[in-house]
Amino acid sequence: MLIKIPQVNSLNENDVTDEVIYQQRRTFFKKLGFVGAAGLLAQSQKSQAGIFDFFNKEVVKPFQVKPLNYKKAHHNTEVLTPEAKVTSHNNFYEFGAKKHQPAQLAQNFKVEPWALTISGEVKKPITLDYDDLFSCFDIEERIYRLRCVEAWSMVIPWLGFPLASLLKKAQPTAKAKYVVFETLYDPKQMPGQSNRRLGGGITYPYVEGLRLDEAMNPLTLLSVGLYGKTLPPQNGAPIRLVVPWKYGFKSIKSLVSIKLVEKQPANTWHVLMPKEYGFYANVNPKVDHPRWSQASERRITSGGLFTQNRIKTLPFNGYAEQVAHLYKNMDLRAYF
Ligand SMILES: Nc1nc2c(c(=O)[nH]1)N[C@H]1C(S)=C(S)[C@@H](COP(=O)(O)O)O[C@H]1N2
Ligand SMILES: [Mo]
Repeated sequence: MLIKIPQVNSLNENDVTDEVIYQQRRTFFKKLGFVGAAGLLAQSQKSQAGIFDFFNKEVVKPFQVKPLNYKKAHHNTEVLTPEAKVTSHNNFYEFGAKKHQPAQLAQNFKVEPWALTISGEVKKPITLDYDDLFSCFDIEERIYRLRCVEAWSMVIPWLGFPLASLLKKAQPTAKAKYVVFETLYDPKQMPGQSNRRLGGGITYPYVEGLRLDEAMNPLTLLSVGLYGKTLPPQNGAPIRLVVPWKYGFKSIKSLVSIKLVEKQPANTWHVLMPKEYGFYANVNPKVDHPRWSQASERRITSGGLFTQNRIKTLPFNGYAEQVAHLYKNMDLRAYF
């Protein structure tokens, strides 16, 4: 077997995380009482969800995921990111801005009952309850690359259905040009929403947007599961968006609202740092982030030192054939 030798000068995610925010987070988490000894211990057991006390007794029970029926994906040529990594290395600032925090702080998240509304410029507004999310559409497996703007990536076997199937049911009017997505706002359950530093300075609820033709593209998925089961809360239970050719921040989690509108909406990361994060956020190795290169990425596979492969980033994350036509005649440097 070929062993890849890691490059000494390869980046890690701390290199590409804003140094100031990083230092702030460090001091903050040192001060934070409730992630004391228990939190540190849990951090050392990264693949396990739940919180453990000093004697390794579980004090918070892990969220229960359920197996799903679905149509298996045909092909996959890439090494999947192990499930334990997918569910323990997360960005979900509502549950803390550090990668290990969502898996620790989201285990008591309530997904039942749930309501997802499709409203705005549609002829038939829809509300889906928790059971509808799993029964109104055929669930299929989609193995997609997820490329975070911070230059790490994973390969994840999602379960879900095309967003287009849902939008067609709602029947967008002629005025509908964009789609706005919103995450649940519930500071009682999501500690980052009421604590600016835990929540990374974001103004909540987290919102995202797509152009209608992007939303209708067959690759655009509403995901209700991964690795054969319902989503764990840290990955956006009970339902989240997955847009594989865009940076991960577009793939908004724990959705409660999908609204069709006339004008391009604001999106969370663009509002927070407009020079660094755009509306389009198409994966593009030629357009660097102001503070780091986007030409390559760290593919997270089995997680050992020797498998942290640095690979080239592909235009549209390797999905150019399916989506490049959406942007012809557009200056992707201006519309980053
Ligand atoms: N509501 C919400 N959605 C979110 C985020 C977030 O902080 N809040 N983080 C985004 C970012 S930056 C990434 S990379 C992906 C990570 O998804 P994963 O944790 O399932 O891998 O979720 C995206 N969706
Ligand atoms: Mo991300």
